[in-house]
Amino acid sequence: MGAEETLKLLRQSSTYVSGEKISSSLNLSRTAVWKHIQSLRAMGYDIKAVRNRGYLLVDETAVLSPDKLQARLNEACIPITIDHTASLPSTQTKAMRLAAEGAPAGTAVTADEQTGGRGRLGRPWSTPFGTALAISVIFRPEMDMREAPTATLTAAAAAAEALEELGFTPQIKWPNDILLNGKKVCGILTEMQGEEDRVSSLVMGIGINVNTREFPEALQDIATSLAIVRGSSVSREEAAFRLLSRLHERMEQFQHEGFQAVRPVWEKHALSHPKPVTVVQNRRKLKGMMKGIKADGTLLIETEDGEVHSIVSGGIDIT
Ligand code: BTX
Repeated sequence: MGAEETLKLLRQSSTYVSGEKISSSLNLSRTAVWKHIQSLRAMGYDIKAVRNRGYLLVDETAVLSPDKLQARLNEACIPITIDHTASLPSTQTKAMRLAAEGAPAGTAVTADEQTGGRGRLGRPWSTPFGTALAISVIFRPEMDMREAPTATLTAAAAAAEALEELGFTPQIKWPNDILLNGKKVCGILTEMQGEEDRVSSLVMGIGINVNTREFPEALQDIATSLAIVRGSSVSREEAAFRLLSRLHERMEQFQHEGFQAVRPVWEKHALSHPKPVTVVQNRRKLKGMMKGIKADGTLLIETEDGEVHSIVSGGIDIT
């Protein structure tokens, strides 16, 4: 929250604002102010710092602007409407509420920061202010709940394609993690509303670590970002545009031709197999060789005794 407030103060002034003034107005330490200035810079804000004078906001054109993103989507005839808020508990929670209230397909809820970002099974998802993408898109596909796993794989295929277009070499780890150099850069959460035989809305929540440079301790060994891998910042607007373009395109394909049409894209980017893995499912551990996926999106694992198991949900650890 402090970064947003710091930005507000800088915007209100056409001259330098001293660090002391920011720290006393916001009740923050000088170190915290400096950290917020750094994170604003990582978002693309051009902020000059001059000793004994303070900070001056020089330019903010490089920052992800929802209006600019919307204009690009319109120009490319992609029927997505951006619904942006600077800070939200979770774009997913808001999108699920909007979907229940009847929001149209193509509504994309975005935020610069999530204070209660959600992963699967109630796990937390970290989205620090302004350095990542947090997007939840509402779809209203003609499908039943049983197809949900393949919808998630479709989103993973689209996200992997978008990252490839940005010059990265992503790998999909079944079912919904996207890795760069073996670390998680993107997570996908699919949630639905409707009856078993008819989905009324499907909300795809995608989080991508774009310019995040520092992760909380618990994530340091497992998470990475585009900027860490590239060694320089990546435009959040470009990343959002690519992601939404590919997601729209692949979801259209999924709805009209089924997952079989998207499957080659998913397989192209999936971790190669056979690969030794451990799957944790219903508190049961299964060790075996990952053999790929079936047409319905389930994962095939062959255990030592030669038996092949179909895994519907859960997470895998590469062993
Ligand atoms: P998941 O359950 O597969 O992953 C959650 C786990 O990932 C956490 O327990 C933690 O170990 C790790 N993790 C948390 N934050 C990060 C991060 N930023 N980068 C890498 N690893 C992390 C994955 O769930 C699904 C995430 C979906 C997030 C999107 S963002 C937009 C939308 N809004 C929302 O609240 N969720 C979705």
